[in-house]
Amino acid sequence: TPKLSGPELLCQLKDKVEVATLTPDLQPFSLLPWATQLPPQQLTSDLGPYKSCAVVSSAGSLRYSGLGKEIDSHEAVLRFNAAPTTGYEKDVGSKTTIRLINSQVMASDDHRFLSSSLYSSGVLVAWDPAPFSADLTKWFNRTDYPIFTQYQRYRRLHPLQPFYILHPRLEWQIWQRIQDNMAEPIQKNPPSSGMLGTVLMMSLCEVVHVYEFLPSRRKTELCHYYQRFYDAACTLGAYHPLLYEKNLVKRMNQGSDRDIYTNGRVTLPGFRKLNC
Ligand code: NCC
Repeated sequence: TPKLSGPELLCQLKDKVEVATLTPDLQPFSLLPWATQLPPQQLTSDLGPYKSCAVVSSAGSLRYSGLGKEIDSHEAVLRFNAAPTTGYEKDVGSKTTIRLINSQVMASDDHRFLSSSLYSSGVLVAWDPAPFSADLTKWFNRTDYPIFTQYQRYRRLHPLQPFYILHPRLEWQIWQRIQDNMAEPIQKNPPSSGMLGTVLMMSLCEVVHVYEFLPSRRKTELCHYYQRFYDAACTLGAYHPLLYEKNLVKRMNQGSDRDIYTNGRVTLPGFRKLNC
């Protein structure tokens, strides 16, 4: 495989990846009464375009970063899963425009997804590790976690909060971009929330700054900035092809290596701004 340049990779991503969400007209959902709880329009037609966006990884290296003000200066901020802002404002800011959550967070008792105030502001976007297939019926019958029952429950409790579900095709379109641009075979597991959220924001924003996805000089084995739990696999990956995702993002970065080293900051252009 020829090694593509950063601009070539960006154009490939723009060309071959589509951030789609489930709508009530899609089979098999169209046959189910609760399908009317799904947003009628695509997330990409409801939100944005935003001028500048921040994607805040949950990495431990955000601790003591002092990046909070910079993060909040963006027009839109995306955070992941159970990552809090309260008590960590100095390092991660306090604005949350979109929260991207995996189906494990929705289903596990410890996260109190239905009742915790962490999830009840901003726009929610959920995803589930779907089998290696874009077939919605196969996925519906075999989700990793009960994403759809939890979605219905949450919607009944918070009917006014915008809440989208990512089309699982996105996972495998991104996975294919990673695989096609790596020399070795990579594990057939979906990309991490970090990678999905970065591509999601590239389709909504003119410019995207991703924080501590590529670790800065503060790189640490501390898994999350909000928990006393140490595991290098959080940064390097185990289930998710995290190292390969990071390699791809490094190649697409339009900012300087210094920005990564001192601020853990990557700069990516939004798809709309790209001239391919
Ligand atoms: O840890 P997690 O991700 O919630 O982190 C969000 C995204 O930030 C990036 N990250 C995180 C920590 C770190 N040290 N370095 C990083 O680069 C990653 O891009 C990551 O995706 C997930 O992807 O959804 C994940 O979710 C957790 C867990 O389900 C949730 O935190 C809820 O508790 C997964 N952990 C486990 O299953 C035990 C994790 O593998 C991936």
